[in-house]
Amino acid sequence: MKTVKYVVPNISCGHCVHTIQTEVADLAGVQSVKAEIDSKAVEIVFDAPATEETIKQLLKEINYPVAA
Ligand SMILES: [Cu+2]
Repeated sequence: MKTVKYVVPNISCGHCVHTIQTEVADLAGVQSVKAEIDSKAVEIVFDAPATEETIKQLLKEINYPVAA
């Protein structure tokens, strides 16, 4: 199990948080997702088959790319 924390600048309201949490949680291997409005941080706990690559790709696809 691995935990990563990303900054997602596009988070601006509760709807963003809800969208991110719902979409990322649907990814196979993801155990938990916690997004915050104030810090724009997203903490994700995951295991295979999910990887940092697939998580970042998904966030990009739903318009919440991780900060470079
Ligand atoms: Cu929003």
